[in-house]
Amino acid sequence: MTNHLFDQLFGYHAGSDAPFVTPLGGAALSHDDFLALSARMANVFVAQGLQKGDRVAVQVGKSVPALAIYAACLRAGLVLLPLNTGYTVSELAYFLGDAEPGLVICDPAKAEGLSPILPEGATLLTLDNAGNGSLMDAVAQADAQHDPLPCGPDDLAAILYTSGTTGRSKGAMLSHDNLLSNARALTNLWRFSADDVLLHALPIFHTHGLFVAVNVCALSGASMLFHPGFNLDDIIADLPKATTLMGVPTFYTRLLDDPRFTPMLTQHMRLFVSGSAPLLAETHEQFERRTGHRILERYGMTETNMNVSNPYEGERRAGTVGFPLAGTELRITDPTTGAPLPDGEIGMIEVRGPNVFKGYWRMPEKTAEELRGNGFFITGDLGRIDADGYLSIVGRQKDLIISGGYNIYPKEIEVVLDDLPGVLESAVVGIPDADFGEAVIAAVVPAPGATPDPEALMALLRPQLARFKHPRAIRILDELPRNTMGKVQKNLLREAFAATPA
Ligand code: MCA
Ligand code: AMP
Repeated sequence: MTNHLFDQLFGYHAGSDAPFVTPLGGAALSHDDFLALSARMANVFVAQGLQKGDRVAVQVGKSVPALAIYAACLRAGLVLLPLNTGYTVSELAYFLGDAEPGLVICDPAKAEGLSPILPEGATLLTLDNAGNGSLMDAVAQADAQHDPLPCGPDDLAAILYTSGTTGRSKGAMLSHDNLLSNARALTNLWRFSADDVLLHALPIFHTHGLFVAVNVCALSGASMLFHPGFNLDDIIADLPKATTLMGVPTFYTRLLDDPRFTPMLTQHMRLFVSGSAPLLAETHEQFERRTGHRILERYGMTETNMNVSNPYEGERRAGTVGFPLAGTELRITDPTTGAPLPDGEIGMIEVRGPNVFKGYWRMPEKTAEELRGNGFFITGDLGRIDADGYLSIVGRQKDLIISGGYNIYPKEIEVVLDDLPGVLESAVVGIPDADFGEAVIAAVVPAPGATPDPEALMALLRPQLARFKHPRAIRILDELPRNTMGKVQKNLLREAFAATPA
């Protein structure tokens, strides 16, 4: 038996000295160098006593060794659990307690804070942004020979946590074939080849930067210019060396705001892809006017990888996400009854295919709520299919804010606010934001007799929540608007706050 995903993504490049990944300001690593690095790292993991199916939790900055952790986990049959670098210790405690990893890899600066919350028996190794730490010390001593463990299509490759409307994150279990089938569909559709150079500026702890970007490059033999984050100066300097860019809409609005972003700079580019959040039709049109390129927008989720994409050759229609990927079925259903609706009607987007995950880690009831027995996954997004078959996402049934491509579930912030002294209850909403698409605003109702100060509340909230979830403002209200059923009318809060955003 072979290793279903590893062999296809990385293994077949053995002996290739073509560049695979070039860190910003550093030297390119060839496919073969990357394989050797991942082999040494896999041997380190095995030496820690990790066995097939064990989880490896990783909260480190973006670097080539950080990427090699993914390949090393695959080859050793381990399950990668990548974590947003912004998560605080109290957020991490939940993930580590739930996933029970056998190994945790973190930045050396975080090691002390993480030690008390390590699951029993777990090892802690460190890796900093420059590639130093106890992980790389062990890698330097490790054998470069490692035979990839046999892994089948249904073996788990990764667990990615996605927050929930109840405020409790759920671990989406992704199999080798979930990832491979999607990488194949995208590579074919978007015409990736060994001639491509992807400008990679997304984080690698989410589906977009890790699986969509990296897997497509690995599968096609393309190479990556690997930036630690999205920095306009660096992007503009490296664009002439790239053929493709994948980004969230904020990447494109920021580029358009920069006068250095000229048609010349994008002349040789083959493809710009956008996803993770809605791309305004206005941005799509402005981008075409400026560069002559039509951004290709696609739609996906952590649970399903990519589902739907605008075409490579046909019309890339602004304000739509296009057609289902090869092998993926799409249907629109009545959100209450689940009955399929005809094209043209707005309803729940459901998807089915080899890309759809295996369920939520240790949450069979949650899995059953969202994944139907017939294989259709209920996305929580509302959409409509037009007469030409293009899907438009018209809203979300789930209470979710997307800020700069990061998902923020209001409930996660509300539970923290509700626990603060002087707070009776709270409601968190997203209002339009020119840079991030949406920005977080919190409404707080004081407990009887209390007069909470927004600044003091912010100070208490900060250490508990990742920076990107911090409300832009906390508004004190006498009461929350509610409908006759007692449900908070968040639409009214959104309208009121959007009208007076300061
Ligand atoms: C940074 N900050 C943010 C965000 N990013 N606040 C809210 N939302 C954000 N997304 C904070 C910073 O900590 C900072 O706080 C302040 O806002 C200004 O930061 P800035 O320097 O402007 O931000 P940046 O470092 O340039 O980052 C912006 C970014 C980044 C490049 C848009 O957020 C990003 O890379 N987003 C991509 C997320 C992504 O990959 N999503 C894919 C999810 P302070 O001032 O206090 O320092 S996967 C997915 O959704 C599905 C599967 C899909 O379809 O892809
Ligand atoms: P996540 O839970 O992080 O995987 O985020 C998935 C969610 O991001 C989807 O359910 C959508 O709500 C949203 N999303 C992803 N791509 C797009 C897009 N192109 N347009 C609108 N929303 C999107």
